[in-house]
Amino acid sequence: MTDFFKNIPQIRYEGPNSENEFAFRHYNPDEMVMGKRMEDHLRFAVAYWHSFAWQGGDPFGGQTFDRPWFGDGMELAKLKADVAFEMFDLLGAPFFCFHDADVRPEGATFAESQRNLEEIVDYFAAKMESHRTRLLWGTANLFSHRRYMAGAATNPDPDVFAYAAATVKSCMDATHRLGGQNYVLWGGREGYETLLNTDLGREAEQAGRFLTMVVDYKHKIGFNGTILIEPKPQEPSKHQYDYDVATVYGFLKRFGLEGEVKLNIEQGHAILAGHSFEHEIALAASLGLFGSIDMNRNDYQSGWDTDQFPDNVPEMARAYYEILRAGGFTTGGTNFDAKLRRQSLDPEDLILAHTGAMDVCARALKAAAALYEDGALDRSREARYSGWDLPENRAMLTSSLSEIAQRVVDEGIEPEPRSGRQERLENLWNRFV
Ligand code: XUL
Ligand code: CO
Repeated sequence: MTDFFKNIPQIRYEGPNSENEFAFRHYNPDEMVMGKRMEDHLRFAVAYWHSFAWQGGDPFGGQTFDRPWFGDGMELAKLKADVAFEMFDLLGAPFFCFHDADVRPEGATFAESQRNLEEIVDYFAAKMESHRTRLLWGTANLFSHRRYMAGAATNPDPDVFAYAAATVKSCMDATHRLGGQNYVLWGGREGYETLLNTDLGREAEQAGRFLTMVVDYKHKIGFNGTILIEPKPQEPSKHQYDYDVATVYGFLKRFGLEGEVKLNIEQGHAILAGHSFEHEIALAASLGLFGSIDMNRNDYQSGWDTDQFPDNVPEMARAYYEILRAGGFTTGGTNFDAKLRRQSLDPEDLILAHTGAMDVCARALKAAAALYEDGALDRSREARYSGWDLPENRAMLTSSLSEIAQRVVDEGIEPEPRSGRQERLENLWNRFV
């Protein structure tokens, strides 16, 4: 045991009236929601990078956090892992997620970085024998190091493409070894700063070939998890190729990968793309691409990807409602890709940020489930489309413009506008949230 979280008690469910700061009010892992344990619905994951690797810097100032594991070398990386697993235990977190760069020191060569990663993966594997936390997903950091400043798979320099491919292979091996349920690709630098120096057609071909190799390697090693792409429109690149769900769908179709790859949808990224979170989830579900979520919000005023812990139950209930409609998570889950504010210095802040986030997700899930089970919203939606149940109307979808035109004339069809009932449905929604 380290003493980093000394005096912080195990976080347990105590019900909505608890006065204890270190308790869940709504997240009750064993409580049944729609016939399934709440823990199995929500599948919470702690993100290693924000919680243990990020030092508190912003564009105007550097490190604010003081953590005993900050620095270089394997001993500190192991201390970081010790503290991380202590935090997973305190929260009862069923999952965690990491990038290679979060967990191991960068070596002087690729081979040394890989050895460092393998050593930490062994260390994680040993811990996972005595701790219940599992790996939701692993990923490669192909954006922080200066070698990736012009992209990874889409870099004009073939040596960077090679380095990125070797790195992804090592991170897929690590994820597979630890029984990870998904492997994520977020292309933070897969995009461009200016078209003056960019051949975007060529870069898309490189990205398509790269992803095809990732999928081939998954099958080669027998990795049963899901490959996920995480869309984001910009930041750090001015324009990122994996802009949003619709754009990634087009990319996957183009390279014949739509049956192989799903999506990790992040709330803040959806907002940056000019969408709502629930839109991105519903669209992915309708395309058969829904995989997992990063549940972290942006600051709506600043317009940055501020990666804040969620706090807005009605907004999140919309997201969980769409997830329930999609049949819930399979290999995916709710990852808190969220960081503390840089003034939140204390170990308690780290624990309570996650405690509160898990609680608001639980509230949102319960509200969404109650609405879903009530069924009135879905019945109303179905009724709106019920005209299509008539055989003569359905037949139009396999006929031609001229046949339909004839029908309009023959039957004297004149559409009768009907209310969309939006406010009534909002009132219904608000009875549950
Ligand atoms: C960046 C972001 C990443 C991915 C994993 O905005 O969301 O942390 O989730 O690389
Ligand atoms: Co993310």
